[in-house]
Amino acid sequence: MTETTGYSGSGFVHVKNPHLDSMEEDILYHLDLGTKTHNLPAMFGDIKFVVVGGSPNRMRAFAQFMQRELGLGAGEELPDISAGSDRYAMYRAGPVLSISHGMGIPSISIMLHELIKLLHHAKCRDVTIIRIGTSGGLGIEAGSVVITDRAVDSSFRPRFEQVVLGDVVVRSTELDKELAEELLACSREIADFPTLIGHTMCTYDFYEGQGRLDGALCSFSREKKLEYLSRAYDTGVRNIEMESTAFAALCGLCGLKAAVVCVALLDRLEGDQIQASHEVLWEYQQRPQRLIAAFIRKRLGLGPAH
Ligand code: R2B
Ligand code: URA
Repeated sequence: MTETTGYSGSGFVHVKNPHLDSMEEDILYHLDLGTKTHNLPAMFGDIKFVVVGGSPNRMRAFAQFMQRELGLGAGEELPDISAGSDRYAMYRAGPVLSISHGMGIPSISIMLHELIKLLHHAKCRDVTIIRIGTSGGLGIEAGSVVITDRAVDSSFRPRFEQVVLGDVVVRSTELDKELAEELLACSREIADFPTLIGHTMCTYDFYEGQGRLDGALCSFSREKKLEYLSRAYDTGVRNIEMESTAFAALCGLCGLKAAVVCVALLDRLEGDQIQASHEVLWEYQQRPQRLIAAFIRKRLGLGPAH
């Protein structure tokens, strides 16, 4: 069974679940929010940008950065809205919601189910959602930022397979092309780092699943690894990470305009271990944040940052 995207033009987020209407309350357990305990339209109804990324600290830093970029009470401590759950962290800065999703498809999936219901219950409109993250580059310089035009699985197919009641449901991983181009144009204005558009391969594992030779298990040769990664490169893959297919599928089906922007921490054609210093890695991780801040400022008509 194949499901396709759900963008309808109304601007609302679509939840595609008839059971939700008959529930007296919807508890968003992992976000520590609920439709009875919280006034979700009042708390979140004006959110226009949702930015998600793996690490809770990085997403707090991003929210603080956005607070400064939008001129909103710089320096004030931002509360973690989901602190009570101890699973994900959520911060808001004006119309921007910044949320962590952990590592891998199961973790981002749980967060996205609840986030999409949150945006629905809050009656948010015209929301743009962006995943910012880290990745392994393929044939590109470390520190380059890749804007994904197509999320593919480890067989280079633009699809996400979800097992539902024991059956495999295939979902499209299409992302918003205009948004990717808009982000690339933004990067041309601000970036002092290489930025490109390319396919992103999403895997279920960091080690064997990404063809690494340095995990606790490895049953293939260096030649086989390079043959696989070269094949990926030849199909247009420029970076590898662990969430993009599920992110693209869920956001697409629920009518959210979505993009994936990841910095490459290394070139996987050259090695497996991440050897850059903490300082260098920290600066790399700021690159997607700076690009998204510039994009949001532009969308809000604020002009370039000073
Ligand atoms: C990128 O980095 C993490 C693994 O180190 C994973 O969440 C991903 O997609
Ligand atoms: N994240 C990944 O998933 N892979 C890498 O190589 C680096 C970061």
